[in-house]
Amino acid sequence: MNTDLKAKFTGALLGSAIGDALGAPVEGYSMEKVKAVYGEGEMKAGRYTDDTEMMIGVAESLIANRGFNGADMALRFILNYDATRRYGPGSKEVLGRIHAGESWREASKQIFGGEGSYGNGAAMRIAPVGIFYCDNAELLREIAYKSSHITHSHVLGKEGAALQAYSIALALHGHKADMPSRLKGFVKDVSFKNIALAKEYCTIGTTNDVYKEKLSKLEQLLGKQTAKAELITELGTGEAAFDSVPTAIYSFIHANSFKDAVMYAIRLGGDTDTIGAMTGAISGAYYGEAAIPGAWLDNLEEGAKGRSYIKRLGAELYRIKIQTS
Ligand code: AR6
Ligand code: MG
Repeated sequence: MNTDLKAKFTGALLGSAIGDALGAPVEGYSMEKVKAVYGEGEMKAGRYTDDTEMMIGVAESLIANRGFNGADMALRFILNYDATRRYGPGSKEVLGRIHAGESWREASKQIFGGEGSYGNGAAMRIAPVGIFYCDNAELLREIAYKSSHITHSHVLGKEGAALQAYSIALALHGHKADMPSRLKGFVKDVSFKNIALAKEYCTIGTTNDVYKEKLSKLEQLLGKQTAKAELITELGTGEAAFDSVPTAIYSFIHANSFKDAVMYAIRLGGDTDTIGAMTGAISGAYYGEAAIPGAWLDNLEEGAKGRSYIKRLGAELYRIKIQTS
């Protein structure tokens, strides 16, 4: 552990918030429409959305509890909730149920006909888990699953969050070109070594062939010149975790700087704030806070839980990490 690592901790959280804020004005737009708004030049926006608000809740809870506490994390999601940040319908309903008294273990299982959500809402907020559990893949998966479960009980939503968290951990340790092969190794063993975890925290499904297929495609696409249109068709830019987490991973590996990675991801269109946030988190963990353009940082909203606070959360996670390892 060293000071470079601290900049990677703060870089992951700030990078996530910046990708979210830059993607927010064009959320749901097609690639062509994003181009019409942002052109080829600079991107400028600073108000973050649900992605960052929930990431803040994850970080606050890990810090306060020196690890995972489901009831506490759910409470922090509820206390931080600001409807103007544009939450996904599933997450909104689940948080409403918990607020009304349902258990955090049960509420997420009630939506989408009892299937639970496979949206990317668990992956978009996972950066604190990726950095805090960066040196233990099994524990990282366990905490990714448990923290996802508060709103996303579908195994594909959880595995997407675990994959995103592990990508952040790999980036933190300097892995880029070999990231796809390492990720394939990670998803390979999921079905399911930890049966107790699977039983308690998964509503349906025990396989993750979807992610295996997407990671194979990702490798193929990285190995050749790939047009954005083909990438969008093959990996996706939607709100499902499996249609967006691999796209963020691709954006990070394909680009050679924090800035290029985030701009590439957002220019694809679709769920731009979340794919921007996930790309920003991986890229921030790899390049560190200093690689984030100053103008983007300056633009990121300030205030009670703005950029200074987010940076402090990263620094605090780092402090606890070095104390406990
Ligand atoms: N069956 C069918 N559709 C589903 C299912 C399912 N089991 N699970 C998810 N979907 P949600 P999020 C679809 O609502 O993941 C915000 O803007 C369904 O269309 O749980 O918290 C964030 O910033 C559902 O509405 O939200 C993200 O960009 C959608 O996936 C985005 O929304 C998202 O799942 C997702 O946030
Ligand atoms: Mg959002």
